[in-house]
Amino acid sequence: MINICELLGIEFPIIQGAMAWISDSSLAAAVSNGGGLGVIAGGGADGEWLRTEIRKAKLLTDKPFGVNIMLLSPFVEDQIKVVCEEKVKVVTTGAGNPGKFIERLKANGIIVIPVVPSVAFAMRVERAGADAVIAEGQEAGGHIGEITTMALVPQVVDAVKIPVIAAGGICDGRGVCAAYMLGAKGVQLGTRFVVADECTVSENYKDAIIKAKDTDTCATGRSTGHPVRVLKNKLSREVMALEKKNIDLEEIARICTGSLRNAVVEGDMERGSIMSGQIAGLVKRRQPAEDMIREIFEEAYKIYEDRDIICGPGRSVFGNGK
Ligand code: TUI
Repeated sequence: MINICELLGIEFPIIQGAMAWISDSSLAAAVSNGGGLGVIAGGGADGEWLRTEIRKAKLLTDKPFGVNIMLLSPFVEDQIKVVCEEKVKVVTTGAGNPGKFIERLKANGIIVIPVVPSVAFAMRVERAGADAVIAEGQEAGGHIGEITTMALVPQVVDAVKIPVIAAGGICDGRGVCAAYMLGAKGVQLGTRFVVADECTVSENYKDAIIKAKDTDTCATGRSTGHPVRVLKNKLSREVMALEKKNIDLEEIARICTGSLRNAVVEGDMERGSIMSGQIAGLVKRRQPAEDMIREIFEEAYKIYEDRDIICGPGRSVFGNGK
């Protein structure tokens, strides 16, 4: 099976999870410069915003980076056109089915890695030509599926031939080792990178992640069919109360409109949507993205010391980083 580091041209098999409004060219370039794959989140932005961020990232790094296309966005077509024109190396997708775009992306030489919340969906995108999949468990922040990382990853690994990257609930070397034990060939982390020095999110958002403990997230929107994991606050309590009362979806949508921007840009920790994974309780320190990546893999290698787990001659199970 193809090695993720070779496929993506990176040093460590780690992808920075795309986070709408949060992972712009600054964070993506820092992660790529640190040896991982940085990813700009297209989110709900239009094509020209995305083009500007891609061009900024090209100035900040000569390493490969990716773009995530969030398939609920009204600007999907626009963003697909831009990533093809800008010859982005990798596209990850989320929150929907990228099937009808895969051929076009691949015809433009782009590596396509969809996020999948289930085995059936992983098999579907493999058939459609995906190069790898990111199996994301419901421990992750933001828009989530139903299954946990621990249960999802090995089931997806058994169901597809392409490499599986694990996401959801991973933030250190222990998580990396656990993911590999489940058969993953790489990891994707979002929440830890929120507190990277190069991440431009509001200081309040970073403080909230650092202060969070294990039980501080909840999944809102289960009743709407679009569950989203956030840190508990006034907004999440309001949404949960409305959901319990079976209030119509439009009312919920109305109070959530602009809420992610409120948290990310304005630093509003009461009425903002503070998307975060359950692993926030382990995220305790602000650091440059590069230091995070080195620390994560040093820890992972240490766990494996003396265990002699080698994937082929001279190659560490964790890729070519060491
Ligand atoms: O996409 C994400 N996480 C996100 S996107 C986002 S922006 C947003 N904000 C408010 C509401 C909705 C979105 C914030 N966080 N993660 C990847 C992911 N994709 N998780 C789950 C899925 C997924 C779910 C269903 C992928 C495919 C899918 O299948 C749909 C189908 O067609 O069967």
